[in-house]
Amino acid sequence: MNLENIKKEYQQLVQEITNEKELYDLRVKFLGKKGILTEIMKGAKDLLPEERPTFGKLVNEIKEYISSNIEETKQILIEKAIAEKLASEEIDVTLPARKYSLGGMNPLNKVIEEIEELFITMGYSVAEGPEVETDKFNFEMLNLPKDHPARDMQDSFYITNELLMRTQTSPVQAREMLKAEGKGPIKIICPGKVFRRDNDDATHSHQFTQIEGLVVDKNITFADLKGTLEYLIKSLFGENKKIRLRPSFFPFTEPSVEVDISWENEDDEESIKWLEILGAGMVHPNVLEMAGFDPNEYSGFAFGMGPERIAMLKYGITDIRSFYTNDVRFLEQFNNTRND
Ligand code: 2NM
Repeated sequence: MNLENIKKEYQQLVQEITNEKELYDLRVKFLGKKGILTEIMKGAKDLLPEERPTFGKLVNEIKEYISSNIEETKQILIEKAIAEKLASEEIDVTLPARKYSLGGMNPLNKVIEEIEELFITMGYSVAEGPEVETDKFNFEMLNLPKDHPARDMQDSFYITNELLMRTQTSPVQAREMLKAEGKGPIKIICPGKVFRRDNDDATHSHQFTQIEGLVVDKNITFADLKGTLEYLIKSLFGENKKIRLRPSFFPFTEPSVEVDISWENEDDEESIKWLEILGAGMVHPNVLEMAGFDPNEYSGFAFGMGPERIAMLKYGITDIRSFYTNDVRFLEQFNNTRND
């Protein structure tokens, strides 16, 4: 085969190359150890000595031509492969994003957290305790004598004679007072579930939540209680809100009050509308004494509220059962992080 034909053959074969493997084989065929050009070079020994340099020069030129052409072809193949990959994997950025739903916090837990935060900024700690309580902490330590109507079996979920589901969170406060061993100050709020035998309807539930607060120190007065409640109500419902205290009775406080919040016509004494919102009072000396505090040295105030009622007023919810049934159509109304 003469040298011109070798070059032509290469040029023809390289046209048909479609991938790098074929190109590699082509290189071996022409430039390899047993390739066409190596074989041709061996034939130089049969030439006349004066012909050899020209022949060698020509062979080398063809070698260099093929070698650099293979490199160029390789680059073209690589670029072609990338272009094909890009075209086949094209991302359509105009497609609408996939919809996903985010959970929202139950409005009841929102209110509980808001109230916790409020008291934490006033220096209170959050205390928790068992939901299954002893008769001693749920009743006795809170000045509820054995024959008190609130201890009626009909009103509480008893487990044994001595154990019941707590009917309020105040046993947590009795426990905290005992822990303090007669030394103040105590500033706590106790949020949690409570349980009472009741027929469920729009405004009653056998299980609900409570937040009770307790402050015990030297020189705690009724004015401290009133100021605290006023601050709480204004923070929760707005600066224009007023509170009204009415005398009431709880076994664990003396005096005791029921607290109303102004709801409508706050600027007109005559037509102002009041709603009951919480109960409170000065901690009964018996309660202080049983928990190890000297009532001549220490005094305290306590209050209790129902986060369900507060959330219902705040958000206009009319059925207490909506808090517990986890209907997404209800919960979504309080979800402000939706993606659609
Ligand atoms: C209320 C109303 C009034 C109260 C009293 C106590 C304790 F432990 F200090 F005796 N804790 N919570 C209390 C007082 C609760 O709920 C309507």
